[in-house]
Amino acid sequence: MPKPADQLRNVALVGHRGAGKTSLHEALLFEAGVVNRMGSVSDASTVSDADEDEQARQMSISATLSSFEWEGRRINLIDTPGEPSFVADALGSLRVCESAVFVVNAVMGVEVSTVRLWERAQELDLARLIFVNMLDRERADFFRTLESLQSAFGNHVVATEIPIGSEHELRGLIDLIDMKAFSCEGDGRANATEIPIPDELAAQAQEYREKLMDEVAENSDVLMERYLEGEEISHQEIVEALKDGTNHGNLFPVTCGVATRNFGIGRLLDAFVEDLPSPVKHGGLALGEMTLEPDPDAELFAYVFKTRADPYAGRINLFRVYQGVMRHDSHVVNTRVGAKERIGQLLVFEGKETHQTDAFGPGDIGAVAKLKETKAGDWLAASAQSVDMPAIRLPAPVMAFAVNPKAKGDEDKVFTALRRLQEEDPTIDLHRDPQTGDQIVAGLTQVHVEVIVERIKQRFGAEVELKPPRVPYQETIRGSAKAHGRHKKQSGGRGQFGDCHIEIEPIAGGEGFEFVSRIKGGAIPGSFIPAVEKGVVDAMAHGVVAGYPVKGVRVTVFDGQYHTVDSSEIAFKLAGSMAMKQALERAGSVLLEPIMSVTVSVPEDSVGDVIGDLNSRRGRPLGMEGSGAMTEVKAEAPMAEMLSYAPDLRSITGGQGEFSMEFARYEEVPAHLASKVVEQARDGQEAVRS
Ligand SMILES: Nc1nc2c(ncn2[C@@H]2O[C@H](COP(=O)(O)OP(=O)(O)OP(=O)(O)O)[C@@H](O)[C@H]2O)c(=O)[nH]1
Ligand SMILES: [Mg+2]
Repeated sequence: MPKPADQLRNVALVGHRGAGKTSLHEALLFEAGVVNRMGSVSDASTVSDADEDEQARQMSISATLSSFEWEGRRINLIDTPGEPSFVADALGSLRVCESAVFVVNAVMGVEVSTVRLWERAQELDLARLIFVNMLDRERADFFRTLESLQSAFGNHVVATEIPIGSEHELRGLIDLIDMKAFSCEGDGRANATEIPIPDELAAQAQEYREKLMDEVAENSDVLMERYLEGEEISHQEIVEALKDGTNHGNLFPVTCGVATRNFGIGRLLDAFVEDLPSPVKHGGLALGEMTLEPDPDAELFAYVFKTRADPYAGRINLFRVYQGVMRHDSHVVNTRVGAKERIGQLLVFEGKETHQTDAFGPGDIGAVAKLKETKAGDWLAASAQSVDMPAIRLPAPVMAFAVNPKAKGDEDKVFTALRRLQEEDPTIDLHRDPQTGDQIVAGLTQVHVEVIVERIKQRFGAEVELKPPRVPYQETIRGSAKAHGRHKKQSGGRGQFGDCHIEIEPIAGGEGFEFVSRIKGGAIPGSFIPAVEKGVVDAMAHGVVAGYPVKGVRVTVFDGQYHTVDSSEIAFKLAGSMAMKQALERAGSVLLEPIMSVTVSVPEDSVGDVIGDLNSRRGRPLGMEGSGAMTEVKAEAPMAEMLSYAPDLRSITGGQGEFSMEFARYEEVPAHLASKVVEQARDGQEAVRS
């Protein structure tokens, strides 16, 4: 029997890289009794981060789903990666959950990814809890972290508990709802050892209790009145109001603890049940004209949010049922391809163990093995449908590398591996370089592409070499010009003859290509015009400045000649190409380079150095913004100057800085640098740095 939807909780653990999500996931499983030994990230023994490369890098790369029972509820918990290179999994997971737990490092406070993911959770209207982790670390400060949360996300962020002591002197916490203190001694499961509230914290606890009560009262008119009149408000009433506020996104409770010491975890689990909404509470999913309701008797609709190419189990798809029931041994339709898929094994991941199950009801999250065509982003439905759901906005893959197999003959293997990995990760782009014919892999960051290479080796047994990222230069024209192309050959029998006159001019904005025919009186027969266009397009693949593709040109063919016997498509194509080459020479062709928008997040004291360095890279700083311990510097800079940024930023900031960048637009390469690009293109070199 599928679990009724009102007894489910779908929770994504999200946050900045290294905040402790995977450790928290482990502690939650331990606390719930799913595993009987708590693994650790440093020993590579956690349930999540089970992949070799996750363990080697000590970071999550893929989302991990675990399902377990707690107080009669079934909790589907998804650990997500914090590293921006793997943001697709974090965003996909947020899509299918009603709730998110934001894990925040008590040393760092709010960080770049905390803010980015919060915005997404806001758009999706998710209930949010915040867990301030790492209270035991040196320089941890719960109260400073709470302030950074409130300044980033507003005053509805409110503590429901505060720690007693900090760093290595952390002794316990005070529950602000019941005004009781608990010690953190013992093995963790004994969190409930009550101790008296230390005298020196009594006033502070009272202050934070009042802040909590102000927020609670604001969520209920009745409570507000009684609160203002000084009446006592019961535990149950506070909990109800908290739940109501959290469910409606009006209030964000903050709890705290130490994931690696299983401190504060049982309380967080209770908060899942008490404060977070079930799929029923959260309401149906509106998709264009239709709304999917968590009704087991209605037609099935399930959304696939993650695909894994498992070396042993084959392809596994993780899905969320929005309506109806997903049953094993049934047939469903993949609405994207319009084909049937047979649902064989349905899987539940419970800690390190995987079980089979018969069915997943509405609101539930589960896994299915061995579907043929289905991948992340697809809908599985009872019948053929068109499902209209806006795609998840993902950053553009801009870090492009050429990959070549180390061993001759491995080309097919590598290509298959890349295709499979791309099914798992929509932020991988694969294409051939039109100039060199190289296989290009583009990802979000250098780390992203390095992980792809590792996976090709580990999972598919092929080693590849990466060539340094290439800058995708382009060419365009600044003026207009006319040119004439004639292809004529007489060799024995039938000759070849094609002749055209064209004019070219720039298209405002430097994008695109237009081809117009103004041939009058049949100077070139209509049937040969497309051949002229083909020739023009061929010539545009390799511009006259440095052989890069030409964009932003309107081409008009206005005159020509033909011969009834000797004219042919090939002859007009060649004439078109010749005319275009000449026109590009005459029209003042220039070289364009991609400009990136860059966001660098650094500790305040390295802001000056970072801006100085960006200036030396032809960068233009656009502004700064402080958030918690870090300052965000926004700038624009040419891609060519940013290829080696990661290691340089690391050394400028002592490893503290982070950055992300995405493509903004093309701009003309300054003349003194253009000649270098031309020279190096001529020498066959790929990458250029001034
Ligand atoms: N002292 C201390 N260390 C912690 C705590 N939580 C996690 N750590 C350590 O911090 C490091 C990062 O923890 P993870 O759990 O991998 O963090 P994460 O958020 O999953 O990281 P990503 O998956 O890369 O985003 C690991 O070495 C953990 O052992 C904590 O509460 N206290
Ligand atoms: Mg992790």
